[in-house]
Amino acid sequence: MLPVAEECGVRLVAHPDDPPLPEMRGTARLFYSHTEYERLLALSPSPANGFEFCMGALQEMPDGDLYALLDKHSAAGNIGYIHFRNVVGKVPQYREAFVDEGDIDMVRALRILKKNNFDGVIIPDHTPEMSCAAPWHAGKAFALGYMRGVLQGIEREG
Ligand SMILES: [Mn+2]
Repeated sequence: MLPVAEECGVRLVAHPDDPPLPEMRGTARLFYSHTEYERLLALSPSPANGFEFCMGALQEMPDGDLYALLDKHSAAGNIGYIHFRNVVGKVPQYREAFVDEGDIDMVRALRILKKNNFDGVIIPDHTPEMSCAAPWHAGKAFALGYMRGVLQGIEREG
């Protein structure tokens, strides 16, 4: 598909496996570790080949360092867009978390993206649901507001 995507000016970006397990329901999977995920770009280098960088799924993986991976690939222009999500723990013992309570220092991650002049999209991913009439929307709204607040704070630092 890559040659066609290149010809059309389209970029294909892959989400890592979530949950990041080498096999699930009898089916082998591709991107369950940082090492395997990076192989995607190494095997087929192309401007049309990139990452849909899911911070939560990548943090759940047992290997690697999320900040180093984010720094390397945002600097190299390999990331199309980012799923801004937080978790506590790693496979097989982890849980999804609100953006401000997980293991990832989200402010540090956003500082890395600013340093590298990342100009792709950052969007909230799934979040824990709140106890209210619109639990899914409330979780998303909280993540969006948090993102905007941190970005504005970082921008004002100059
Ligand atoms: Mn995701």
